[in-house]
Amino acid sequence: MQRVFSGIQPSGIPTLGNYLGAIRNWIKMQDDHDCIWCVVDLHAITVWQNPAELRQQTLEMTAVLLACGLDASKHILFLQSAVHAHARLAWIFNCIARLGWLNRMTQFKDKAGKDRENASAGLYVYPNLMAADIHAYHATRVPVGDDQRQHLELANDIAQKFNHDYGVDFFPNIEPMILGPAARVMSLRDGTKKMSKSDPSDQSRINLSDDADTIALKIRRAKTDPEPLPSEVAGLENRPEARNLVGIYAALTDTDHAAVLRDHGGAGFGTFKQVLTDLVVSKLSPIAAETERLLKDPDLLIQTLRIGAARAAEIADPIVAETERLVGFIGMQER
Ligand code: AQP
Repeated sequence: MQRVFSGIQPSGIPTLGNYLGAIRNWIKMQDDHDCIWCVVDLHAITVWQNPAELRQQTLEMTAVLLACGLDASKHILFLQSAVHAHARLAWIFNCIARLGWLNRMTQFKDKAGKDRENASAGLYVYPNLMAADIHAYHATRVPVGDDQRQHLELANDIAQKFNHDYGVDFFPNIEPMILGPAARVMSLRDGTKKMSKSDPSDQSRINLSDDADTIALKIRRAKTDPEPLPSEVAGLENRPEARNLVGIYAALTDTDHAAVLRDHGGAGFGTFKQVLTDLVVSKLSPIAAETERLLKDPDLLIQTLRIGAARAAEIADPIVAETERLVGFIGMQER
């Protein structure tokens, strides 16, 4: 079975974007892949996190993943900071990746914004740590949202340069898996910006913990234009907000934009928002209820993460030790 790796930052409550772009696909892959799922807290601190909130968000993220259907007994679910192989390999990759490569990363530009000089060095080398996350397990398949495509290309560049520089064939090529009509869910307030759990506006996103009333209100207030829905996909051009709502509907019903427009073309947003609300509530309510139940027993969540970390380290430690040997480190812990 091919080994899959993917991660999610505990930088807030996961959103509908995280669910449709990543988590839902993780669940679908569990039957025929060997999966490693990581709550990437090292990545989360590349921007400021209040320590108490980070701890709580880490537990909430773990609970949400389990509530969505992730099977931690069959696969591996763990915390990134608990397996030191990630940081060890990331340092080596910091020395492999070229500044020119990192300078092209659009996520850094988006997140650093205008105040680039004040961004953390960690945010700049974030893609190198992400490459280490994957390569520490020799994972070959990575299900992510469309926003992460560029980072995966960089992870492949790093692997190739490492293999070339050290004259080995050690790190395999990664195949990105970017699935479905909602591979990129956009903000409810601005259809040109991605929906993010750390967006300052809570109205811009649907959180997986939102109750039915909150979901209804957010969808009712979602930015749209005055025209009714078109009947053809071409009619969505230059209408990012309409495209986004149609894309969400398509993803949640496992169809595509064309099928949604066949059924709802000509509808005004008042009507379409109502059917969309009913759909989102029916899909997310069971997840919110199960998350709440799991959060009542934080010790069990921590124990699940502890078992996951031990199993993850069993795979990653020998791979990273071998990387260090190839680089020329003497490797005291292995003696
Ligand atoms: N809007 C989105 N649409 C589709 N997929 C998305 N993902 C994130 N946002 C969307 C996918 O979710 C996975 C986990 O993402 P992450 O938490 O590691 O980081 P991120 O991409 O930076 O997600 P956020 O929600 O925007 O977090 P913050 O606000 O903390 O930066 C990834 O596979 C991602 O593609």
